[in-house]
Amino acid sequence: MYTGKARAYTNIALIKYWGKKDEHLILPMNNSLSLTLDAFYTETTIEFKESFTEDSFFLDGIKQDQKQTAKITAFLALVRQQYQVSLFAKVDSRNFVPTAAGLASSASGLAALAGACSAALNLELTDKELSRLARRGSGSACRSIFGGFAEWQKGNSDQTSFAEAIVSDNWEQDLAMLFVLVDDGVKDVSSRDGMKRTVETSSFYAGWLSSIDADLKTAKQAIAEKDFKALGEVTEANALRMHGTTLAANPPFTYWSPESLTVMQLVRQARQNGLPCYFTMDAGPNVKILVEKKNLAALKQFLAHHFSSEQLISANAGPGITLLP
Ligand code: 2P0
Repeated sequence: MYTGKARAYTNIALIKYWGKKDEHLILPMNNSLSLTLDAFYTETTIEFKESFTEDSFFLDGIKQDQKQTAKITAFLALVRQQYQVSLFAKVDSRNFVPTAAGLASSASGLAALAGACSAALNLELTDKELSRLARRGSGSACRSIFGGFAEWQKGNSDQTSFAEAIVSDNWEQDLAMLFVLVDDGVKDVSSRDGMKRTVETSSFYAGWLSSIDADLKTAKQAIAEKDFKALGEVTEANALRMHGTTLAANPPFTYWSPESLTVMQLVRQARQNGLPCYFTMDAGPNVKILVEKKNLAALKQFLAHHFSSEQLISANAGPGITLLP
C-alpha cells in the first residue's frame, strides 16, 4: 500500500514573491519572507495504486474535472519521474478555512500534497528536500514546510531554491494576522498569470527588484530585534511596491477593489489612533493586517464599525508541515 497523509498550513508573505526567472522549475526572481498561519490549512491523503488508470483529485469530497486537476497531475508526473514511480494516484484534499471565502491557498495545498507523496512513497525527505519538491507545485508552497517565519532563498537551480526557517526566538507567537474579507469572487488574473505579465511587460518591475535586498535586510533585522514597527512598515511598503508593478504592466491590472482601499485607509487611521498595525495584500482584493496579539481585540473592535464579524478572521502563527498517520 502506497498511501500517505499530510497537513500543511498556509503562509502569507511579508516580503513578496512576485515573478519567476524559470517557469518550469519555478525559480523566483527574488527571495521572499513569510509567516505561516494556524487558521487555514489543507489535509491531503494520497494513494498510489496499480489498478488506477489515471490520476484523480477530490477537493472537499468533490471530484474535480480535468482542468482543476491539471496542477496536481503535473506535480504527480514530476514525482513519478523524479522517484521512478509508475503508478497513478488518487488525491483527496480537504481545505480547512473558517468560511468559504476564497481563502483556499495553493501554498497549503501543494505543500500538503508534497508531504503526502513523500509519506506514501517512503521518500524520507528532509525539510529542505520537501521544500524544493513543494516549490515545483507552487512557489509559495515551499515556505509552508516551515512554521513561523520562513525565507525562500531564490537560488539559481532546482537544487539551490528552497525555503528555510528564520530563527525568531518564537517572537511570531506575539503576532497575529487579521484577514478582512472584502470579496469572495474568483480572481480576474491568477497570481501565476499576473506575475508573468508583470515580469514581461511592467516598466516598474526593475524598481521592484532593486528594492528587495533592502526590504529583506530590514525585515530580518526587525525579526531579530523583535521590532514590530520596523517589520510592519517594511511589510506594508513591500506590498505596495509589488502592487505598483501591476499598474505598469501591459495590459495594466490591479488586484485592489474600492473596499481594499477602504481597509488600507482604516489601517492608517488605526495607527493615527495609536494602534500599531500594517496591511499587506496578495493576488486578490482581501486585505491582511499584521498586528501584535495584544492589540488584536482592539483592532477587531475598530473594524467592526465597518465590517461584519464574518468578514474579520484572525490567525496566529502556525506550525510547519506534519505527516499524519
Ligand atoms: C507570495 N503570491 O509571496 C506572492 C505574493 C501572491 C502575491 O506566491 O505560480 O500560487 O504557483 O508559483 O505561489 C502566489 O503565487 O504561484 C504567491 P506559482 P503562487 O505569497
